[in-house]
Amino acid sequence: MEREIQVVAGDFRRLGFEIITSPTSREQVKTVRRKFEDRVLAKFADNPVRNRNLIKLLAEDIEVKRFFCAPDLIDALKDRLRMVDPIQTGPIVTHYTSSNTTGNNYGLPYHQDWPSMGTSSNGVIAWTSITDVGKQGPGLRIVPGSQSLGLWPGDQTESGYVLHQQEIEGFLDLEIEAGDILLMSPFLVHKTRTSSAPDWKLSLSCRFDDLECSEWDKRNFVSAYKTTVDRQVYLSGQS
Ligand SMILES: O=C(O)CCC(=O)C(=O)O
Repeated sequence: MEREIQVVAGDFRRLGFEIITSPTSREQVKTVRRKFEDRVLAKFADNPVRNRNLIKLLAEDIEVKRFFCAPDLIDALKDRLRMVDPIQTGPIVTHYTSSNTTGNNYGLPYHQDWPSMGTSSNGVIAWTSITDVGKQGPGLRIVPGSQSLGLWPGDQTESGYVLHQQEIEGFLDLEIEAGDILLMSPFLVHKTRTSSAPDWKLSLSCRFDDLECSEWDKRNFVSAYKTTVDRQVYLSGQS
């Protein structure tokens, strides 16, 4: 059967990233965006905490889960990136970037994902956005080829492994159509590009690891991700 996946930009082995697309992935994300606008945005109130809680719930949406389980995506991980048995590690993560009070102009500085994963040595991050991302407005900035230097000097912080160097030449502001998928090496240096423009961006990402990675096997399949339950949240009456 002919594969629908096409490579739009990048070269995973050489540059540490590749952008792939398929008509199915764009259609799926249109559905997700409609849901976000009709069901999630409609519930927004003048309360950034409530709004952020709602945004986080989009990651649990069945259509979002389907997106990251799509056969085309899994085939691309196997055929293009030579993962033998891709499994999802960690939750689907949302990043909402906007200059309003909910987004609060928050964005991740230059960081690498590897220290926050610590899993198989051929792991991959699959990232998409429900809005088109361009060179203006909120977006994603990457440093192509930065993965080849391994781990850059940095500090592990609450929001990730943040690099000491925050001014880096040779960056690329990605242009990605909603639903296209960026496949990133966990060592690729990247950051959120914030903007004071009124536009917003909502990205979704999912980590994949390879159950057949022998190096991970030797490390007994450790993972930085844990399942935790906040047993106080209801009893403490938080709202
Ligand atoms: O989407 C974004 O703004 C940042 C995403 C990111 O840095 C990550 O998932 O590691």
